[in-house]
Amino acid sequence: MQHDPYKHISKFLSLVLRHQPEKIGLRLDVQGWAEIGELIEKSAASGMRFTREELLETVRTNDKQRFALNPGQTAIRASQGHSVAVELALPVMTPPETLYHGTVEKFLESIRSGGLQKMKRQHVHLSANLQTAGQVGARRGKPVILKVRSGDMHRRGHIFHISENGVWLTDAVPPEFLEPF
Ligand code: HQG
Repeated sequence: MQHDPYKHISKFLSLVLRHQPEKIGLRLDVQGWAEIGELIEKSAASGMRFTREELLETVRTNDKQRFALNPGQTAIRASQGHSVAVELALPVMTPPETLYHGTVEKFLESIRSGGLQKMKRQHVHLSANLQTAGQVGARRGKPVILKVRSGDMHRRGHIFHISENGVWLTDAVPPEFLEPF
């Protein structure tokens, strides 16, 4: 992949917009939005300097489109991946029949008994395609891809959302909705 000159900003934004806004004294509203002027100011005060233009370029060029701007471009939020409590207010969506989850071998026993849990995040993250699931799993080692019977889950009343950058989100996947592995 090509070198990403904004990677350090993207990593920093993931930290403060998903996990630790308090680290720089940043306020997120209930839907996870931070005011851009305040973000730039508080980031600089913490030693992370970037301009508004650099911030907008980071959002525009991000490989996974991790961040979203409000229409007036006065606020920014992470599209998914939060550990802090946020109400993303995403519409409820009918999922495809099958979704995928990339993980690694060492979690399989626990997933087999307890299903997929959101762990530290606000949702379980699922992908519509195998390739993305493979990349998600590969962050932790040799990827193992699990097949989720999301159509059946939906018919049984489980709620699904899709993030602005195409990640499927749900509260939990009970083990009976995982294809045997
Ligand atoms: C595992 C990235 C034991 C789960 C990606 C995963 C994604 C269990 C880990 C987004 C379990 C949690 C999220 C259970 C689940 N017992 N382990 N019952 N249930 N697990 O990082 O899905 O690049 O919170 O398999 O692209 O890996 O950051 O979730 O391995 O969209 O934008 O517990 O993060 O996006 O790990 O990744 P995570 P994830 P970014």
